[in-house]
Amino acid sequence: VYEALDVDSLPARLAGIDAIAAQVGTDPAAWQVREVGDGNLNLVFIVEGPAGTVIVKQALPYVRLVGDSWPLPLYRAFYEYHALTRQAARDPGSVPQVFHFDAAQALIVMEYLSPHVILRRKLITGERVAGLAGFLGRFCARTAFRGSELSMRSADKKADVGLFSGNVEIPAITEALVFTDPYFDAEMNNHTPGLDPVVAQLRADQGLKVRVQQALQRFVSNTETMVHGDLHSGSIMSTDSESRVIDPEFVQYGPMGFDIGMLCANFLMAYFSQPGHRGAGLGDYQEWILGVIEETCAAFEAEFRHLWQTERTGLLFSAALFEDQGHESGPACDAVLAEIWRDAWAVCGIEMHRRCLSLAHNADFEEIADPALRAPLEARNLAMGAALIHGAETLMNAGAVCAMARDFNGK
Ligand code: SR1
Ligand code: MG
Repeated sequence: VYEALDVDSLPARLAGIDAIAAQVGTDPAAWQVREVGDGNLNLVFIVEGPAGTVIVKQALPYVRLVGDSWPLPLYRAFYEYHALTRQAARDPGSVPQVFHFDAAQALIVMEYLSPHVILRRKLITGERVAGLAGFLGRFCARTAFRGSELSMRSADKKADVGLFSGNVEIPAITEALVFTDPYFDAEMNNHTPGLDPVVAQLRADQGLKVRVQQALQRFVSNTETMVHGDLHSGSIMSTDSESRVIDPEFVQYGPMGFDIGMLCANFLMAYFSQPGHRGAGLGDYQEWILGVIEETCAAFEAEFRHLWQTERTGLLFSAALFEDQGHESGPACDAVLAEIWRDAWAVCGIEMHRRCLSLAHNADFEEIADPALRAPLEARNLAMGAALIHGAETLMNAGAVCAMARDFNGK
């Protein structure tokens, strides 16, 4: 029977599990436990023993951010576990190692990353991370490509889509909070005072709402790869030179551009929020963030083209159909990438909207205490989000997106 852990009960509850004892030590009386979860959904414990340290993540049967008035299935831990195993296979070394999984208790015991911290904290405090863009671009490309029928056998892909299709309530959060609520006066919405005219303008833009619904249609019906589903800067942990992706509980099969689009949105929000956090060095640091966006997208493209040439072993775009090109990354790969970027830039704009308008804002803006300082920065972010949604079909180039960000930042 499921029971939520707490710092006092955890050692006795997890004592005797060999995979945990092997990491922290066999005597649970010597374990030190801290609860450190600061996300919206789960309990997260650091368990430190004489032999080492692990993370114990346990799902709660409700949304932590809201309370037990919003129940949420425990089965999300099952999907997170399976997502972690697939990400580890598709991009080795990119995610924490899993030591133990207990479906009934909805808990995953995994590698403690140290001295990593949540990337969003680094972006707020103005720290740089070497190698970040290459790592993230390759992660997005490898998981997108290797989770699709460009690489997978059709039967294996169908089986995996079937497995993950049992995850209903978690994607429903994204369908509501990300794609729908920002565009009407939904119950859980909130926004900074001073933004009313900007918000009214967005909600009156019928063309924008059509494009957002088209993006939602692709999100719910296009199962082309296994996406992380919540790849924001709070789902990345970094040192000053090494990064990992965590927290794939929003996993589902969806469009290949979804993760990189959401990721770029979170870098853009870090960019627009910077004037609320620092004085000296502002311009340099903002340019560093734009550089990360451009390099992430370049690394994505380079890796995707490389995989196209070397690992196109699945049903789609078989070499037999493209004999004249062999395994070259030519016009066929260009066409697939064009669709990816169209989806990505639309999702990017939508994510920029939802983090200022619906439930679950991000710390980049929320930690700017003065609403009079925060509102104009959020307004730039909202305006650029709309421009991305409107321009997604023609805007395929990260350089153009960064130039657009500089323009909006000056307004
Ligand atoms: C109710 S959950 C709110 C948000 O937290 C998660 O991290 C996802 O981003 C979700 O949209
Ligand atoms: Mg999360």
